Amino acid sequence: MKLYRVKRGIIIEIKNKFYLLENENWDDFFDDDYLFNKLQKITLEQEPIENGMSIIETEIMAPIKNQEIWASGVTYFNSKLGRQEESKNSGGGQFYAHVYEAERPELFFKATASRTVGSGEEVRIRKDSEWNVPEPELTLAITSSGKIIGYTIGNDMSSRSIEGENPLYLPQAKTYDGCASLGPCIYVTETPPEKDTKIEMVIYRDREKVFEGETSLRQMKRTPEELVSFLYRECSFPFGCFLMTGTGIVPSSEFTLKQEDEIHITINPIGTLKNTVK
Ligand code: DO4
Ligand code: MG
Repeated sequence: MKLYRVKRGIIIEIKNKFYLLENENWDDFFDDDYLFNKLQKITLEQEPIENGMSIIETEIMAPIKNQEIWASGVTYFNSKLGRQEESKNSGGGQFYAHVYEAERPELFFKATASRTVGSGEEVRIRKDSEWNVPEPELTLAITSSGKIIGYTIGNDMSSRSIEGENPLYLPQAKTYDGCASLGPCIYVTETPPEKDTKIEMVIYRDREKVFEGETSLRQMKRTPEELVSFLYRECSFPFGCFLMTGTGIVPSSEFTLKQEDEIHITINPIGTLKNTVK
């Protein structure tokens, strides 16, 4: 089942049928260990609406309100290689090599709702950064008790030049206005996605494809549960949270995003997250 946040409330999609909930508080609705059962019950008791798809098209929002977004780093071999390459002049490469092997994963604070956009909106690149990439990441939707209740798509927009200059600049490379995108929906399921689930990214410039890449969840070194258990060790999340699980797609060093580029990230069965660069 898919859960959309729209301007007038919440829409549940199941088998091409759409159910509208107009008077629900997103935070209360989201933070429910039994969200799957709750959605099932609503779709059995309520009548579907006819114009669900057009409401989603015109009113879609990022599926977040008071949840924090955290992110994982160097969870794919390709990310380790990319980080080592960008930090080769700063001597930071060994930190990435160690964290890839270490028991404790790299986890960092990424954004709140005010710095996050939804599908169809604009992500930003920093004015003081010359080397910028999107990072397409499977993103976990987690309740306050630490239960993974669903999955969405996250774009961890990143400045490679700032992080490459010095790994201690990570918060500036990762967190700024318009640095994160989430959506288009939360895929609520009781069964985790298959290991062969693909993450695909295409970037268009003037309607031409300028980048295309894919990976699969099989390439991820850590499990979602392992990442969540470290995140929840000493942090509480009264509204639940989102955790980006790291990127396995790293464009070659010559590539940098430009304004007006269009980024499409697809993870089926969640859908496609589309953003333009501002
Ligand atoms: O170590 C820096 C962050 C890496 C990251 O965001 C990723 O691997 O996705
Ligand atoms: Mg990332």
